[in-house]
Amino acid sequence: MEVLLAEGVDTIFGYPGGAIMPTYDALYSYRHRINHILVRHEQGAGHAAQGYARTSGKAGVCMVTSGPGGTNLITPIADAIIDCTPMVCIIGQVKSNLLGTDAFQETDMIGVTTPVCKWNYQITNPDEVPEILAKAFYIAMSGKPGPVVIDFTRDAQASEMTKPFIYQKIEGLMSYKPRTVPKNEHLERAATLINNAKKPYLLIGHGVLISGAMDVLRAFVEKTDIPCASTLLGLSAMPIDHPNYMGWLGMHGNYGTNVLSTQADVVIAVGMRFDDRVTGDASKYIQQAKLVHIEIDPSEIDKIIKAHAPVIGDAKEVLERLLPLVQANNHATWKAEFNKYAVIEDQKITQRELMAVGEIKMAEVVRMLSDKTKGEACIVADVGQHQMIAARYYQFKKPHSYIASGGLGTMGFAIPASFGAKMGAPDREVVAIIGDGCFQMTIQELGTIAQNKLPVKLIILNNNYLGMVRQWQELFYRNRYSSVELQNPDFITIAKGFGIKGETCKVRDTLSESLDRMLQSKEPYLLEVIVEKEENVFPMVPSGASVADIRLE
Ligand SMILES: Cc1ncc(C[n+]2csc(CCOP(=O)(O)OP(=O)(O)O)c2C)c(N)n1
Repeated sequence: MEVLLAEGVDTIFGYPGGAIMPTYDALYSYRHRINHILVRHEQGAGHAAQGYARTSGKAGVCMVTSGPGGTNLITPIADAIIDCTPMVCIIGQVKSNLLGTDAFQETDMIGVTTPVCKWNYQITNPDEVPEILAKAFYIAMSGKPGPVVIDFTRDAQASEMTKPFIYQKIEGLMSYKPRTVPKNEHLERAATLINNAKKPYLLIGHGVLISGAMDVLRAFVEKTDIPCASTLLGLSAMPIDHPNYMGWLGMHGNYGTNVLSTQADVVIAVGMRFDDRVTGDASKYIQQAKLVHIEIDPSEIDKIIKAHAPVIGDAKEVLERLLPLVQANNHATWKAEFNKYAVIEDQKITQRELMAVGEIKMAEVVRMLSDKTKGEACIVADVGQHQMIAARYYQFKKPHSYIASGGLGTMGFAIPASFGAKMGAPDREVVAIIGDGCFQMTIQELGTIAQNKLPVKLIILNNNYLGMVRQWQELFYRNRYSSVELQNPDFITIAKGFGIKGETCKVRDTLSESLDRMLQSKEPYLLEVIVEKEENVFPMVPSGASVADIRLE
């Protein structure tokens, strides 16, 4: 508990049980200084910690018991490693004399978590606690952030330290030295490529948000006049109405941002890893271009796309040093190319989706929400069609405003991540956009929201289908709808049972009032909107195709 306080932790998410009871007993004495949020399932603790980390910039902390408590946390740990979210997971373990005996609730958490966490360690001696936890926070937060796991035997929790308690924050380790400051020769090579480019194109990744490089990125883009686009998790790093911001990339990203990647002569990728949802067929992705790859993790360099000018370092540090080396420029003609595609996309897709005829479309719900919140809310999306529609139609004005499971695509992320995000940024309006399938994956966390009176707003876009899977079955499996239709419960009655108010909107005429009631509520609120059942999300790059083959319908 003293370590948590020394690390500035004021909130933890967790669920008690036998092997972590000594630590929960210690927590009782600290309950006025450390706010413990009792979730309803350990997966909820992990996603809540992720949401908290993503809005607060601090490590999310969770604490659970051994065996099933730990294994229930695996999905968020795997989610956090791939989305670079700092988390410290304290997991109880059986007594050390029982290790390896198949003791009650014994699972080899070191074995199970090793492939999905940044670092793990089993504490069997209480004297190790200060140093190991200091390492845990340092490793979680430094370099490319990620989840760490502390497997804490019950005897180590329950016995006295033999040494005096001294806590020192760790600022560096012999065995792990992330490079944050770039090499000068890397910067110079990058600047030469950028200064000679005719059609430069900048790709904004999650790393920009993680390193807090938004202001310097904007200055860089404005000085060089380079058009830019973001990955899904890079969304909101640039305000959507910035003249150099062209949209987002990848499978359901924008038209021009995908197609014109095939024409750029120099691509500057900042804090991103060329995920296959961005590249489509990677063997055809930006092959004509020279790549400047700015990345804190050297193992990302040349992993998917060969870099001509790799720059290893923290995105903010790199851009600050690169800014004076690049020349002011004017790329008006090149930028105008993007606008041509934007006009086509607007005519073929956006206008149709916002036309307000027939059944309510997901797009119009998101756009109306965007208008009513002036693009300033923090949107937490779950996984599926609604996630893509939220990314497409919310007009982000502020950073850290699109919190979603990007790499793992974990259904059930949004309810717990939304209250974690709210706790990490209590002054922000946090609105979760959730599919009817996803909602039922972590529905029990409504109890956590109600018990803690966390004023998050939840919108279910209910199409009675596992919509994204249905879309693929329609398009690629000749309409053979295999196990995608849901018989849904009465969500509003369920919410009421948890003590959460809500309403269902079935017709367009009442949508605006429903959204107003939800936004005006000082309490948590659930708005279910019945949307068109068989809506498809476009544009779409079919899986495995080149981004140039993006389809508009
Ligand atoms: C845990 C998990 N299981 C399965 C999937 C595969 N999957 C991706 S999207 C999706 C459908 C989501 O349905 P819903 O929540 O109703 O959202 P919609 O696509 O209809 O907007 C499924 C099953 C997944 N991403 N995560």
